[in-house]
Order: sequence, then structure tokens, then C-alpha cells
Amino acid sequence: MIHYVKAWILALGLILTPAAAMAQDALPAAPGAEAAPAAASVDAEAPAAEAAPVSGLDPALYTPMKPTEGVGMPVDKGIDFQPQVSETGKEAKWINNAILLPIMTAICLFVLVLLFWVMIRFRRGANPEPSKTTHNTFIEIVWTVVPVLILLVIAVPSISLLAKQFEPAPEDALTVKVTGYQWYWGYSYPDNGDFEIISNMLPEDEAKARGEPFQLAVDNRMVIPVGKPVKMLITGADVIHSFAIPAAWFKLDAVPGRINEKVLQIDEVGVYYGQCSELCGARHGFMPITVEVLPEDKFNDWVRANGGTVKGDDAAEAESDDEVAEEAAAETASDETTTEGAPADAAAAAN
Ligand SMILES: [Cu+2]
Repeated sequence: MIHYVKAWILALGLILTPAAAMAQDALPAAPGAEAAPAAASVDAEAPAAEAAPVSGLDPALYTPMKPTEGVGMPVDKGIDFQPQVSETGKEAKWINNAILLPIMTAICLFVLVLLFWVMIRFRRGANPEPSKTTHNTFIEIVWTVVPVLILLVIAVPSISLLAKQFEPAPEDALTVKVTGYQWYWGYSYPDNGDFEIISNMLPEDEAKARGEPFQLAVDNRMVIPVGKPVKMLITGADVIHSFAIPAAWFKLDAVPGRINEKVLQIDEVGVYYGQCSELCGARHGFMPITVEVLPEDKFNDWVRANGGTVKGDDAAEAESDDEVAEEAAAETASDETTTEGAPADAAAAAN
């Protein structure tokens, strides 16, 4: 009897050891609670009590766009890829639907027909004296060459697509640095004053209130301009995450201690959802991704709403700086005229 009890205790111990070893910290009380201070730092001026504005940003500059039903999100009973909004995505979906699926279907049907033919035509009843043939050079050449040709037909478009997906970003690409945290995302914009957006999943009631899908909607979205290449620098802060947007055919691992780079270009304005795609701990399923793609001027307004800088604004600032400098120069000149005739060492001291 004791022997059995001992065996059970040992077995239970063995089962539970990995769970204990891999256990994560206790879950945060509410999604978003953990990152709230960081999010608050983004718009520190906004009074904390003012919970009403949808984004917490100046509504004159930015209001979150409503997603289009069925675009950029999964649909019930869907079996196809999401509608693609990037060039590589469209090409990849075409390769799947126009090349891979027909080839797979044809091969499966061909093998099925061969099997049935063998089972019926060469069954013992119909074929009591089996043939003793062991080799047929012609058939052997055919079943070697035909698969090679099929693989070549698949390889040409798929390898060129692979290369296209990892082409380096052009010089003028906007840079966005994506950091995966346990369990939320951070997006920083080094070209726009290096502000960081902290993005947490919305609770169910808030997602519904905003007309967004629960478990895909976030409080602060990643926003990018439409039709422009974005150089995505992706890293992880703690464990490996994976940044994925199915509608843009985009997925790249976020690995601590290294930066993965890939170009993201979305050619249609809209809201596109994704999820962390690498098991990263207890709340892995609750760190969704929302990308909002806006025309460039609206994107710039969003940057301004977040306290970031826009390239055009820099030029305007520089111009006003020039004016200030000119005024200052004029003042100095008038000062010089008034100090004319003063001793040279006094002028030098003034300088
Ligand atoms: Cu993750």
C-alpha cells in the first residue's frame, strides 16, 4: 500500500516540477494595469480623471479610426488568408492560391486515382498471376524528372518573393522600433523625436464601446503613413515575442539582445490587427497588435498629438530660427553703432 502512495507522490512531483520551474509571476490584476505609468508618461499633460477621450490624445489632431469589418482581422469560419494590403502580401497570397493549391490538389487527386486503380485492377481476384517485373527505366525517369520540374516551378516565384520580403529599407524610410514586453508592445519613433507608445489590450467593454474586436483592440495603436516603406526594428525586452500582422504578410521575431529588421509597407488606409506569435508566458494571448495606417498629413498630426516632431515642422522652426537670428544680428549691429568710438578693449570685453 505504502509502496503505491510513494509511487503516486513521486509521479505527481515529476509532473509538477516543470510547472513550478516555469511558473510566471502572478497575473496583473487587469490588462494594462502594469503598463499604465508608462502610458501616462506619453501624454502626461492630460488630466488623469479625463477618461472619456477615446485615445487620450488631442481629438483635434487624432481620433482612432474605426476598423472595417472583415479587413485586417480574422472572420468567422474563414479558411483563406486575410485580404492583403501590402505588395508582398498580395504576391504571396497569389502564389498560394494560384500555384501551390492547384499543384497540391492535382498531386493528391493523381495519387488517389493511382491507389484506386491499383486496388481495383490488381486485386487478387482480378489478377491471380502477379507480374514479376521489377524495373521500368522509362517510368523511373518520369517519376524523378516530373517532381524536379514541379519543385522548380514552385521555387522560382517563392525564392524571389522571399528575397523581396527581406530587401533592405530605402534611405528615406521611416523608422519604427518595436519592443515586445511581457505582455504588451512598445513602439518608438526615432525619426520623430523618439517618443514611445505603450500599447495594451483593451478590456472587453471598452473594445466593444469603440466598435473593435475584443482581444485584438489596444489602447494606443502603432500608427504609420500609407504607401511608405517603414523600417521596422524589432526586439524583445525580456523573452522572445513575435510581431505579426497577417493582413500585411508581416511576421518577425522580437528577440532580446538583437534587433531584427524588415520593411513594412501598407498600401491601403485602415486598421489592421495582429497578435504576438511566439509563446512568451502567461499573458501571451493578451498582447495584441493594432496598426493604423493613415495618409501622411494625418500621420504627422498623430505624431504632433504625441508630442513628437515632424520633418516639415523642423524646417519651419529653422526658418523662424533664422528670423530670430537676423533680428539678433540687426540688434547687435545697432549696438555696435551705439558703442562706436568706445575703447577697443571695452568692445572686446563686450564680445
Ligand atoms: Cu509575446
